[in-house]
Amino acid sequence: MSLSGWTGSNLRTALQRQLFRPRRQVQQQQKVVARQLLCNAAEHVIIRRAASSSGSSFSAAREIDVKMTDTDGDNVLAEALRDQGLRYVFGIMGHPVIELSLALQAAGLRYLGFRNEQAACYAAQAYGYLTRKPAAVLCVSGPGVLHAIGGMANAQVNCWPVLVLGGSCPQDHEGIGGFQEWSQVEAARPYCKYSARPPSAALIPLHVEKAVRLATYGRPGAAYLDLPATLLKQKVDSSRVVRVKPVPEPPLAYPDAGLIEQAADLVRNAEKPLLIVGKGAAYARAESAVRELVSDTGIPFLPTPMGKGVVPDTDVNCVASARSSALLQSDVVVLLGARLNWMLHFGKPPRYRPDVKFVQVDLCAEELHNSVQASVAIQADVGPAARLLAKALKDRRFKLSKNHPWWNELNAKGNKNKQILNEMSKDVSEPLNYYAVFKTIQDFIPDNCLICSEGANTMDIGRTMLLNNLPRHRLDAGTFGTMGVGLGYSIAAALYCKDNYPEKRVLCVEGDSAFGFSGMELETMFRYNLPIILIVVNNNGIYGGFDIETYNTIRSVGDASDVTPPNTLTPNSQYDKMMEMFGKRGYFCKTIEDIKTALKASFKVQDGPSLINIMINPQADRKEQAFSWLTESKL
Ligand SMILES: Cc1ncc(C[n+]2csc(CCOP(=O)(O)OP(=O)(O)O)c2C)c(N)n1
Ligand SMILES: [Mg+2]
Repeated sequence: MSLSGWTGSNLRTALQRQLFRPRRQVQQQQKVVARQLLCNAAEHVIIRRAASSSGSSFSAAREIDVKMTDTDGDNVLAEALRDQGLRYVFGIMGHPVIELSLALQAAGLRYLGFRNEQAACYAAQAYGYLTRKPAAVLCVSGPGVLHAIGGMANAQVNCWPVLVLGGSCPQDHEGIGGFQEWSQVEAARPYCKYSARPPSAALIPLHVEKAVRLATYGRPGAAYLDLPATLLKQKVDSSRVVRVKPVPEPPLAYPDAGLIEQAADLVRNAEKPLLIVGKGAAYARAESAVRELVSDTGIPFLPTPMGKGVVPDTDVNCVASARSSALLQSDVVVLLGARLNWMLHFGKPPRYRPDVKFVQVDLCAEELHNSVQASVAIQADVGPAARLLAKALKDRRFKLSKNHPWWNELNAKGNKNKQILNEMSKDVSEPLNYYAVFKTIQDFIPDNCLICSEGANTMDIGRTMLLNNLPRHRLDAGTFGTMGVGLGYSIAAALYCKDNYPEKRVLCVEGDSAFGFSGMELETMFRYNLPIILIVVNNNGIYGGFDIETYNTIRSVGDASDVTPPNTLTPNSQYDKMMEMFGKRGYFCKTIEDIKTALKASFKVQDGPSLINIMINPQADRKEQAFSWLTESKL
């Protein structure tokens, strides 16, 4: 017996049975089987009635029992996922979820095999963020689930819905050292909103419904379902499988009208009001309400990294180029689906005035008053809250004129910063700096691109230089600051575009270190023909490295592990050569012209990924900042 419990030949037979047929044929076959099962069920009822009226023997009753089990856990689960409206499953198959992976496809779900469960889980939650419907992650027992937990934690911190399905060892192997045995329900629990093992195959749909509901209702997050081999293989009569309706859309939470009035009074009397638009507003699809609030009131706004695009970065009221000043000077800050965590420097000095007042709008009551007490704390969806606040301010005839001293101050600062960036991006001397590279990319790409990005400097500078004018068009390391998310996010984004906006392209901008965390998902992109444009901004290290001569000199003095600086990666690595594994060519760029040529060629490719490796100065840095990116702890 092989490790997987499958011999080569029975796996081949199963695959032949399930896979080498077009989807329609598979579905037709399913219908035939379903019809057959219905007939069988009717036949069973007749036999059972006959048996009970004639006082049938034990063996006849057993015969009836065997006939009464026309489906199993694998198929019940696959159909329950489909019936709850799930479309995609990402994962890695293996024991005990091999047949499940086949059943998923047979039920009409789309299954994408990844190279690591963590990346699959990142992809699934990005799909959840983009569509408000979770995708599922399929993992084998033990290490498979453990890998996905990294993704679950990320989803919880980002508040994105995802459903993780973990195979687990047969229940009769539990406690005696089963293959990949692990206490998965308990292990998953701290990283999700719902962690459960359905008690029987017939009850699986109930737990799928609950998992989907908990992942998407209230503050979204992860849900975990544990699936022992014995449960997946359990035979059950389909008439006994619990019937559950699809989860309705989450309810919209309206704000308390009195609190909106209080917020409007506070804003009207402010000297320097500021709106901060977070990814909660993006998830809530609140763009039209927030855009209206901004344009009706003329209040300056700042987006958080993934709040970018809810209101266009190019909007006249965007003060991203004067971010530090806006935060430091504002006397009333309105938070729209943005949390006062490290990203917003906890709402405290030295990044804010000591007397700043906050109006907080958040779907999650537990988030209210976090870090500092809000003057007005509103538990609501961002859409209705923004709409009602705009109306309350209109009733008060509030409109901040562009000649207001607050605007003059912000414009002066913003223009100065824009000028500095402009100067830096004009410096195209080689090796290139970040700003010159990003200016070239920004000038080239269509403005409906969905941008995924990770790294440190690459992500931070890219966020400033690459503009988003549409909501949910930026996916990055997020609140958890996770490296390794980029390729998974891009795959989800590419599927989302393929299904809904085939004209849109996905750009995945990676630091060279960030790329390394999940670089092998390039093969996944090839396998599913996803036309993602991958850009690696290569500075030979984490935050930066060394040129080849300095690197060699440093390493010549001792053993590599004694002397190699921890931030360094091998200089001039040709990540672009990975394309050759798939018979394609990548681009190794050192000049602006190289980048332009590579971008032009890559945007023409429609049936698979492209990879552009851009060498920059390993010592290139960010524009000097008034504050370090992470506000120092005062404890
Ligand atoms: C999972 C994980 N491991 C490690 C880190 C620490 N970390 C932060 S940024 C970063 C990589 C930065 O280097 P790179 O991606 O090359 O971008 P650069 O700053 O060089 O442009 C690392 C390893 C992290 N945030 N997440
Ligand atoms: Mg780097």
